[in-house]
Amino acid sequence: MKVTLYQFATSPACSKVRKILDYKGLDYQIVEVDYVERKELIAASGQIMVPALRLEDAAGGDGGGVETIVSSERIALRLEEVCPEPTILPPRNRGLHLALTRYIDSAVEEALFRAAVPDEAEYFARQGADRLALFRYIRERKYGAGFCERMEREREPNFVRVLKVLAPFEMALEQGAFLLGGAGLADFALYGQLHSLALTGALKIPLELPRLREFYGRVDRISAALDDTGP
Ligand SMILES: N[C@@H](CCC(=O)N[C@@H](CS)C(=O)NCC(=O)O)C(=O)O
Repeated sequence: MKVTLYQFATSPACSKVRKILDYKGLDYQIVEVDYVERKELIAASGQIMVPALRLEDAAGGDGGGVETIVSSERIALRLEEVCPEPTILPPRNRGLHLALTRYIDSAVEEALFRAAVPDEAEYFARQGADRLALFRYIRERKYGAGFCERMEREREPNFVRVLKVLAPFEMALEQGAFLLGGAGLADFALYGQLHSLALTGALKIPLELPRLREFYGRVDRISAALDDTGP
């Protein structure tokens, strides 16, 4: 099976999918989609959002040999079908993993992405004024004029909010290395969101959350060879 991930390197949903692929030990190619020029992504998936995952010759496909899946939840479920082991949805906790993942990808993302806006804007600025302009336009259309500047000014309250939304996860990790016992979908979703606090190379997960900082490193080190999943 040939696997291709269309991604933006800064995207939480893409970071989640990359880690699921690593955990399952699947080889894959990454197509880093240009933020402005998305022709290759559109040709592969018919739309402009990432992640999109292209599978060639996957088990149980529609017979055409090639399928492209969008949305990280759908991608996760399809990967679980084509490569069931190691599972990311252990039967005992399948429902909890899905419910927690939806919470992480909504409420947790809502807090973390604001704190990450200055670093993400800087990342796109390095790629060119047009990339930054589109990044700002998309956010300002949704959150109002001046949103990116406001996130610069509101760094401090944004990190207070980050601390508040992440505190229950810090508590959960007192009980073990992963959120619900063994590693699973919710862990990869949380990793994906935390990745937006590591865009510059510095780990900006608040120091008050040492277990989450360790957790991020633990999941980050999961490679395709599955060489380090220990606490
Ligand atoms: N719920 C979707 C979220 C996908 C999503 O929001 N993707 C973002 C990047 S994280 C995107 O493509 N945004 C388009 C843009 O920024 O232009 C998933 O989990 O895949």
